[in-house]
Amino acid sequence: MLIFRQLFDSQSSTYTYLLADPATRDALLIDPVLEHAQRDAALAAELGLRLGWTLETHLHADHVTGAWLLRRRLGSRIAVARASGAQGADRYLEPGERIYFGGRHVQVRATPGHTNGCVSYVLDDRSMAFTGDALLIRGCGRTDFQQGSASTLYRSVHEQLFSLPADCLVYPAHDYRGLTASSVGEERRFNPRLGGDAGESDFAGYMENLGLAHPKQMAVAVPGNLQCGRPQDDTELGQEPRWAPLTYTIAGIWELPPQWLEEHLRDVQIVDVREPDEFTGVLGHVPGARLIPLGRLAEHVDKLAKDRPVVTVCRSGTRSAQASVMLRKAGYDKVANLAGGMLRWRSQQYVVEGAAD
Ligand SMILES: N[C@@H](CCC(=O)N[C@@H](CS)C(=O)NCC(=O)O)C(=O)O
Ligand SMILES: [Fe+2]
Repeated sequence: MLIFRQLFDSQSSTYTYLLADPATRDALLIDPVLEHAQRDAALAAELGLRLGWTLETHLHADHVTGAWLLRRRLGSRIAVARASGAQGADRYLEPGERIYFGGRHVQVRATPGHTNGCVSYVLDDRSMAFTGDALLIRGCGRTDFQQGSASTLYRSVHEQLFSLPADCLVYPAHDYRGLTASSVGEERRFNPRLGGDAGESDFAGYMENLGLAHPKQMAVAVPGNLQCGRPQDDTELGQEPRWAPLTYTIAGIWELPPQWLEEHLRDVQIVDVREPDEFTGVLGHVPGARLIPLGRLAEHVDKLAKDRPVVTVCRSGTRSAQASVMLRKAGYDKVANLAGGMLRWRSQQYVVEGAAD
């Protein structure tokens, strides 16, 4: 058994993979992207997983890794290939090493050629291979920078990847055409650069004439990744809101626990977005709450104070989640949704005002 998720960054068309052992809840993440560290952390939390490791398939030239930020947030450890040249990792991988997550593991294979430090990770039962940019779906990584070499890549793919079982699934680091996975058998047959009868010199000729522009983010990505994604200035990056113990959900909402709100009723503006009859109905409302039904929030959006945090409330936390998104878009940066709404507030027996008997 395996928990498996494929995540996507649309800026750089990068795939990030989450693998976890369902029995122990230990997880690892392959090729996380900096801008999605919050998404990835929220997914791990919602699935009840402990992120043990982040792994890199290579020193990326098109995006900065989320490894450093995830280590700071979740305490995950950073593993990179020793040959990548990156610094600041917790573990420097050599070919053949295994990285365990619970009772399962992936094993490192050296697959240089796109860069000289590229590795692939093969799942313990050889049912999946995470090939980075060595082998893409019907393609492969370019070989025109970062010590790339077409002859090295040809040998890597043939010796280390095409030798895997035909039904082993191939999960690359990128796809630019909307494909998500392939298999070793499929790539052996259909890869236009490396498959079929293509020989090493055919491949080299193909690669010399790719004519790709350099990645747009290259000047930022390479130095960032040499430090495993540690920014120049640690303080400014990915700051979590500090005004309350907020939880970020993968749906993109910042949530606030009822207990904190009860202790800070006077420090925040509470906006209840239910209808008037609900505001004074059986559930009542949080003391001091101001009623602005969701359908009228847009017209009242500039009537709140910008300097005090806003907490949105409704019956179950659904409409108020939407309200919190609207308020953030309108320029309020300290906004949170009351988790579970009035239903949870009442079930935990916090004080209410204006409840009908
Ligand atoms: N246009 C992309 C660059 C894409 C690119 O060069 N990708 C590299 C992987 S880091 C590659 O090897 N691409 C091979 C291909 O597109 O065939 C960007 O600006 O990020
Ligand atoms: Fe790459």
